[in-house]
Amino acid sequence: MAFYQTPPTLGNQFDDDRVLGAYLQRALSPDVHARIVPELRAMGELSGNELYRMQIEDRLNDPQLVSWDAWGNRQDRIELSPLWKKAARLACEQGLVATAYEKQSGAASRIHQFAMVYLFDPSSDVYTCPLAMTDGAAKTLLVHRNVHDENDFAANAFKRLTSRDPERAWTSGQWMTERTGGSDVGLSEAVARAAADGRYRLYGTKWFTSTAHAQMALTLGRPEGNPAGGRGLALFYVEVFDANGGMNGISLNRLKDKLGTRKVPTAELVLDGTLATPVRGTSEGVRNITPMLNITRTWNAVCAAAGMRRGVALARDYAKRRVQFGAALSDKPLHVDTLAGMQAETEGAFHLAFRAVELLGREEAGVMTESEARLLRLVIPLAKLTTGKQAVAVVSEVLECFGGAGYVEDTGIPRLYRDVQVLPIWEGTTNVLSLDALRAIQKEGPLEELLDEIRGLAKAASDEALRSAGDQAVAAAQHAAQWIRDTFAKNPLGVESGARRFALTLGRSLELALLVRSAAHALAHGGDGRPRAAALRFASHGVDLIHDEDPALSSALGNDVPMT
Ligand code: MFK
Repeated sequence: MAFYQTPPTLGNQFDDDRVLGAYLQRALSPDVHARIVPELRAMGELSGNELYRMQIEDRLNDPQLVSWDAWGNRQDRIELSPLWKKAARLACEQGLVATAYEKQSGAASRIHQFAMVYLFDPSSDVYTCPLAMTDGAAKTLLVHRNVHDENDFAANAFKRLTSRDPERAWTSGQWMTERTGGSDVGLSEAVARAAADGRYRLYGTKWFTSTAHAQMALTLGRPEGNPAGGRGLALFYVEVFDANGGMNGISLNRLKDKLGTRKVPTAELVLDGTLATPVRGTSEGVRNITPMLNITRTWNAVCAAAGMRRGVALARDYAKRRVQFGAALSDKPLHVDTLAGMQAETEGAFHLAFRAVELLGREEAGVMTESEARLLRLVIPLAKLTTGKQAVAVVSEVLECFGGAGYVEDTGIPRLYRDVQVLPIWEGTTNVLSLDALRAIQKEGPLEELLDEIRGLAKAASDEALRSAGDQAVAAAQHAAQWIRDTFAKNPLGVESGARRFALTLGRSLELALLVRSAAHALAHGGDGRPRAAALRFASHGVDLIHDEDPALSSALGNDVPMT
């Protein structure tokens, strides 16, 4: 009989996730844990079975832009893929955004929410993109407006963004990127002209608007007469549809033909007299939209960890099924060693992402200390930039674990790879986030808090090997701190050129310290040695990327120009 390889399968993605399970046991009080586990288990079941199957079947269904009807009327309607329609309903009913605002789990509400997100994301074809922006918009309105006052224009939007009723719920877009301003948002050209009753009309092009089907958006425009740069922009609230269901001066030119996130309808939009309401004043738009950025960047980190976890789960299952050179791959020491390296990186990313989540939850519950607030400001960019790079590296290995099959579209593995490739790009590239980490350190000074955090975590080490891993984390973070102090003093240009290596060193040091703490905890509570193995393996990958590099050498090499 001819041979046919059995494909990988997934089980319940909550029950099968040792790292998530142990983390929740440690991080949650027993009553919160008992209350939310049934929900998580149900989501794990959907994610590993029905949604995963649908995702494979839905592979070729990209969203469609319907520009015109048969009679020549402009439509600008987006038809979503079947999985996205299901995901939208499910996400709303399961409260993937609402949970954070209902706060039933107190300071642990963000952990509760993001545990659900982490399970849902890899089977949702990146429906987490609109959810992240919806969460970011709700948070931004909550920060800047009185959303509980029915007379405030934001009250209705906030209710809908955080609703569990699919008939009432809205999602939000985040229209920031223009042809001029990708990372440098201050270059935005959209003009805001004062209209009646304090509102404005927006004119311009938004060039890369994920989730163009949303009912509302937060966007930036420059009120006429304002100066250039980010300070001259204002943050606006826009409803996409007018009172008659027509478009609010918005037309969709086309959807982007992207490498990945193909189910996300990302459009080029033209705003031509779009009625918009200032969210807070008529300037400082970049500063005012940062609550949104900090939420979406946290989603990014959690989804990076989730994508890695999905890839490793598939690769590990496949290793049991695939026989080569006389044995299953799972019995081949070299293959198993490769899987171990991927698992260690995945665990590090998980703990860093959820450290950001914990801090965010404490901030929102009003129980955060000042020093934790400074730490949070730094941990968010570190988590976003570190986990984004890890996700691409790990999922690239996942492809290779499948050999040629991993390179074939209908296995579903290339989709996973393409989808994680966006994580270091959107919501700020690795370099932009590295500069954001520098900005946070210069402005708010959270470096000491980070060093204290890493030292405190490393102290939990309970045997010699773990102590050595903890010492490695502390030494790398201290080296990075010393490097930045010295370099600021002698060569500010060198700070910028070393910013990525500096930020990744801090991110990886924190991951290692978190792994050491979780390993020690596991050994003390039941004796599971796998977290210890993860910490030691992660340590062997290295965390200190700082070396004293003369910026002139980088410039000669990077630009390939002759040196004298
Ligand atoms: C699965 C997960 C899904 C996630 C959804 C993804 C959907 C995709 C949608 C997108 O990708 S939308 C596009 C996202 N674009 C970006 O993230 C832009 C990247 N660029 C930056 O982040 C730049 O650093 C930034 C535009 C913020 C810099 O702009 P400027 O004009 O040079 O501003 P400046 O002067 O650095 O900062 C202005 C103020 O904001 C300063 O405060 P002050 O006015 O008080 O001095 C900054 O300190 C403050 N600020 C900047 N970033 C901050 C922040 N405050 C808190 N947190 C931050 N992150």
